[in-house]
Amino acid sequence: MKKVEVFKPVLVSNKERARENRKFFDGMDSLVINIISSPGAGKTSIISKLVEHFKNKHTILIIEGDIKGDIDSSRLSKLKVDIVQINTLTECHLDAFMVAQVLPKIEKKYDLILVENVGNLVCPAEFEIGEDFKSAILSTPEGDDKPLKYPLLFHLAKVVVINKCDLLPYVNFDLKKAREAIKGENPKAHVFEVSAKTDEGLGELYRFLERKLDAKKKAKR
Ligand SMILES: Nc1nc2c(ncn2[C@@H]2O[C@H](COP(=O)(O)OP(=O)(O)OP(=O)(O)O)[C@@H](O)[C@H]2O)c(=O)[nH]1
Ligand SMILES: [Mg+2]
Repeated sequence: MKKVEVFKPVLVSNKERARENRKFFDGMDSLVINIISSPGAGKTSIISKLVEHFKNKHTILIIEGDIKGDIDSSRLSKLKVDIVQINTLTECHLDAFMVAQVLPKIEKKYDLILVENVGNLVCPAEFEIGEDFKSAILSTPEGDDKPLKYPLLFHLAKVVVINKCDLLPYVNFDLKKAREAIKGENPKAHVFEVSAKTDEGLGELYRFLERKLDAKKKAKR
């Protein structure tokens, strides 16, 4: 049997394309966050909260990645910010080339670009897209062992949001264990405990991102 090793070259060329995307985003002084989680952990819900909080002060673009359809984009359209939908069809993640196809559609500067990656804890972590940083969302019903079982994302994510904390009384999720597992993978990770349903903990996340937006603005001066 003959084997063709494509995985590494794909990642290498993806990395190069991601660098080009990054140059483009840096040229616009945009803070780009690549939001990754299992299906249903709360990416769209958190994006919705971030947009509601930041949209009066900052210009925002959402890049919405889904295998098929535009359910989340339709849900977010009521927020009246610009949205670009990417349908990956057969791919379980966004890659730098898919995001590159969006760039010609970006006609103005955005302070904040929120990218909702395809719901998957594994593949999206492998592919850089030109982001400033990755944010992993882990929801409490998934279990506190996920950072141990799917370490790469938690190793790479600068920000980890533990969502659905309102469900803690009903699910088997030990916050201390989860934090230890995340910190074991990435001691520098910023970890937030929130509920997109009750808004608990979101203030701290907003303040953190506000500081990142400020830093981006200062860097361009
Ligand atoms: N109880 C509770 N439910 C939540 C919370 N955040 C989101 N949900 C619910 O969880 C479900 C999935 O949330 P979404 O925001 O659609 O999750 P997602 O990660 O965008 O899902 P996909 O795009 O399909 O991968 C929805 O029914 C939300 O209302 C939360 O903090 N607490
Ligand atoms: Mg979603």
